[in-house]
Amino acid sequence: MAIERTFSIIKPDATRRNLTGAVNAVIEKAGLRIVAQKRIAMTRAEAEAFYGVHRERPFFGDLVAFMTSGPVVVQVLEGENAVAAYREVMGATNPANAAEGTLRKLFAESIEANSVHGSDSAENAKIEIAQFFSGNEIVG
Ligand code: RTP
Ligand code: MG
Repeated sequence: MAIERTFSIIKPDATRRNLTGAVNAVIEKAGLRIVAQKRIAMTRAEAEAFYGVHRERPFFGDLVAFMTSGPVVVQVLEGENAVAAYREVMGATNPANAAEGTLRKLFAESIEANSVHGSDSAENAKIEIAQFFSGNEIVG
């Protein structure tokens, strides 16, 4: 099993409800280490670039509005198979389909306001981490 890194966002619905610590407790209990973290106001340009793969989807405009509607916490998580491990901790995109104990089952409000993001591949994790962190901000 390889130690790898993934990129995480605690989304505005969760920061609004003061759930940053509660999300982090679940992440840490799952054995993932938070090796970088900062609270930011994502700009429209950042959100459009970050979710660029969804540009043609009907929910793109709403998604960008949501991601810029309040503070987010961007993070780098490290651990064994961190990409897949964190996707499991997050649960399904739609909280109605998310398994018991997952972040989205515990905290998400809707398919859009679903509390957390996690990279879907190791390649995308590298790209997403580089979008928000410089190397010296990540301390493993
Ligand atoms: P994420 O990228 O945020 O980790 O979520 P994901 O892989 O589970 O889901 P994805 O298909 O990549 O969708 C990205 C985000 O767009 C919002 N969404 N809204 N209204 C809708 O039907 C809809 N579908 C997706 C969610 O915030 C989702 O996490
Ligand atoms: Mg995704």
